[in-house]
Amino acid sequence: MVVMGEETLYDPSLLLELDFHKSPAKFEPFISAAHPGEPWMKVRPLQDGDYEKGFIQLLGQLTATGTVTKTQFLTRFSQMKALGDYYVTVIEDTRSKTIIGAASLVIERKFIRGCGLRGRLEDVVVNNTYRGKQLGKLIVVTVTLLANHLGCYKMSLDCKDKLIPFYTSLGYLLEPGNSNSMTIRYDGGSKLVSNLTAATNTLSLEGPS
Ligand code: 16G
Repeated sequence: MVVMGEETLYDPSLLLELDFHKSPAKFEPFISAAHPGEPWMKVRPLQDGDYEKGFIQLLGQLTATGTVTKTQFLTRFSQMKALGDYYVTVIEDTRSKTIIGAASLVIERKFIRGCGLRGRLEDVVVNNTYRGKQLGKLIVVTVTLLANHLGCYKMSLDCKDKLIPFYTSLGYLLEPGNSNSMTIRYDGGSKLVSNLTAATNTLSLEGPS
């Protein structure tokens, strides 16, 4: 029986199968999704009850969320679960029942590379009041290892220039000659806002060959 509020987006046991020693990230002290370093911290898939635990408010620390009602959240949750390629992963402070970190792995199904899978790292955000807990590293390494575990041939992300050293320390590379991200924005009303951001970098992590 699935308890209301505890329905998970994906199988939580996947997170226990990840080998954190495989990551180039330096954890001091060593932590993992299964043992995140504090008894009150839990790394797990997004759940249907996370609307009440401040998930949308946390995303607001990354970018504009707009107004998201509980119904909208639950509808999007069900759509993602039905599609099966969304691995939205969170860290909860179980003392306050608050979501304090999040990152998403989105899997894109390809025809190239023998009908390969490409991972995309999206919507990484950590509550900035929890410093020194390695939360950023923990959540990014978790979904990065998950992409490898699920058979992705590479994982890539878009980020601000100032975050390049952080992602580099976790194994992501600016591939020579292949690290530009270009954007066209449709959020400016009827006016098409073109934003060719050659300076915005795309980092990628090659998976196992
Ligand atoms: C960053 C995020 C991306 C997010 C975007 C939101 C990472 C690695 N990258 O690029 O996932 O969707 O910001 O910005 O977390 P936007 O609202 O301007 O699209």
